[in-house]
Amino acid sequence: MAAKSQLDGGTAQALLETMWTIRLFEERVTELCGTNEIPGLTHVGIGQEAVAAGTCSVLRRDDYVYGSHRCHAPAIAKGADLGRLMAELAGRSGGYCAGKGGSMHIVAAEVGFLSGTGVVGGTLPLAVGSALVCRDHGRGQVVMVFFGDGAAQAGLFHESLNLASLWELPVIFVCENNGYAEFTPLSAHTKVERLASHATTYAIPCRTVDGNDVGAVRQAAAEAVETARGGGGPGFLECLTYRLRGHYVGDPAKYRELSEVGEWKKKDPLQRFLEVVARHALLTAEEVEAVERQARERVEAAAQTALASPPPTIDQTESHVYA
Ligand SMILES: Cc1ncc(C[n+]2csc(CCOP(=O)(O)OP(=O)(O)O)c2C)c(N)n1
Repeated sequence: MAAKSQLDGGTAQALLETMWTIRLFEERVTELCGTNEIPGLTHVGIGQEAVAAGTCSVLRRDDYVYGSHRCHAPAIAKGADLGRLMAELAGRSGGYCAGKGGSMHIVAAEVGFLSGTGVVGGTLPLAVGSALVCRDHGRGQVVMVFFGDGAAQAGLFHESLNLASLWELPVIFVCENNGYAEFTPLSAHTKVERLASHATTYAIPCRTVDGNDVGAVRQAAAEAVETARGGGGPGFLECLTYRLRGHYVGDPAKYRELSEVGEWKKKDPLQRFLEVVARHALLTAEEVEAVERQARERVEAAAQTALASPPPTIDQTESHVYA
């Protein structure tokens, strides 16, 4: 007999909705990059959806999240408006930053998504600062920050972990270890195989989890968030995952074997979760189909909203510029 799932139907539905929305949003983004409706360097995380969906599913609306340069997924998982998000990527005035930030600079303050960054590791110290504010406000809020394995080699990563630990801050470090930093495999940029071991160095409780198993990610995140919310200090999750596409949209990704990509396709987090949902009868086939259809409709509506929005005017491009 199959083991009982720890998830109930409502939670499964919410997780599936988030994962489908992220997947379909980024597939639509890829198309719009192809037709130059979305300009500039755009990083999608297709194949990594379970990390953002699982971790953010245990957050409150008044908690805070920071992303990396690959930040659409956590913004969506924290509840960002899809139309404003798509408009930002397309450089339109209806975007979250009036189209002046683009894919790596999303700020959806109303849902607590405080920013992505073009600077690898750049949001780690910002998250620590926000966690200091949260601790001092005493409302039980926590901060979650997403970053890649490449960012773990940066000096500010180590400084951030050290301060978070020393000051016992309510921050959860979520390392999306997808095995590559740009075009460089992990083995070529560090001898440290388990990045969670850096957390041990700084006396931060850590877990390495299967980042393509949304239930496992959610469970590990729930434990870290509970500790942080209760005043127990920071947590660290290393989520082992893989980006099924190139580093940026258009990257031919010749630095990795097709067989490797093929192996990871078999571990696609969305397909795996659909199997879990079916095996444990968490949702009916009709409910599953409705989740996908509604996500597709929401994403298409977002794309149309974005494309209908004009680019910023000359006056708008000159506002919010500090020199
Ligand atoms: C400070 C800094 N150094 C280098 C770069 C160039 N760069 C952009 S993405 C990237 C790799 C980041 O890898 P990782 O942190 O593992 O994230 P992933 O791309 O795998 O999501 C690099 C080196 C940058 N943007 N910022």
